Amino acid sequence: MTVHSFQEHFDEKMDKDQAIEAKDWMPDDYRKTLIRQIAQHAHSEIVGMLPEGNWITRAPNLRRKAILLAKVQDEAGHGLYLYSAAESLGISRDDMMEQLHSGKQKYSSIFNYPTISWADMGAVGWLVDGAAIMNQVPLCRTSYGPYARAMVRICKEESFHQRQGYEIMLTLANGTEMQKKMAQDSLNRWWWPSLMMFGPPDADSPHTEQSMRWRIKRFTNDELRQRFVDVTVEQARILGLTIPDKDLKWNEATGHYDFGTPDWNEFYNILKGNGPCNKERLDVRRKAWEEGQWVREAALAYSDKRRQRKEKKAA
Ligand code: BYC
Repeated sequence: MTVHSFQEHFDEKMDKDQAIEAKDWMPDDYRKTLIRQIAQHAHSEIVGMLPEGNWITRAPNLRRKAILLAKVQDEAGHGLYLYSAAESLGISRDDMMEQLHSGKQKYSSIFNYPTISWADMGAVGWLVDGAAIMNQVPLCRTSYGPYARAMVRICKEESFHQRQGYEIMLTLANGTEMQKKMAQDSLNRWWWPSLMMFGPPDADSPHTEQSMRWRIKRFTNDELRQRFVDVTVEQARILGLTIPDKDLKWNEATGHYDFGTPDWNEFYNILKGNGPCNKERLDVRRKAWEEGQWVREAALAYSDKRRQRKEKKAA
């Protein structure tokens, strides 16, 4: 086949809403965009373990500790499925790690904020995982097969994560005055960063248009942000907590909530590496990579030995 007919075959699959698989021909930019997004997504899962890992030793009881531990382990699993999906596009795990550590590949802005109270475990689960689900459920139908399939299991687990966070918030919001205050303080700090997770406004998003055409993205950043606001307002009302946005109000005409503008300067500043925890997060990841070197070497040496033994037996 000529490149032209490869392109036609790809376009035809796109038109028919069929999945592109690892063995299929795909345009270079489609491959690059997927590697960028999936690697960023995988890194977010792994870096996302850090703010919550911070509270495992300080969870208020055994039940909470076991749940938090399981949640953080799930995130490691999500990272692994996603790294595997990205590898199927021809980038190695080592390359992705190198690009995370050098700052060439990003991870979600949200994980550059500190978790300073137990209530943050509630708010992260409720809002951060809530925003993640809103963004990720449509990715179960993204056009690249290995990414879409990885997302199915991830979304099931994320929905449990969201509920465990909401349950922490519910407990605190119905607890003592002090606990309710902690929950409110946490909502105040995580609300705007959660809205930023969906990415810049559509008008300032360089990738949305093309990614929508390729069906990598099924909805735009602003569409998903609006959906998140619409469902979360009701959840806050049940908690008896106040969303820190004076412009938030129901709009009868649109059938949606109007809401204020996130501080996009803060967002871009974080993307440049200047958020409250950027340096700390990357330092921890680099250290983990260096200290895990011997484990990777030992595992490779072991698998090499097994292969040699098998070959000898077969000979
Ligand atoms: N943070 O044109 P745009 C989780 C960048 S993990 C940092 O809209 P796109 C969890 C963007 O990369 C959640 N950077 O881009 C884990 C681009 O920069 P480059 C992670 C961001 O790709 C543990 C530039 O801004 N979820 O849930 O079309 C515990 C322009 O943006 C962010 C995913 O990764 C951001 N928030 O759309 C708990 C989902 N937003 O690369 C929870 C998959 C934008 O040109 N990813 N940028 O230098 C996506 O759906 C899309 O990549 C995004 C951005 C909607 C995030």
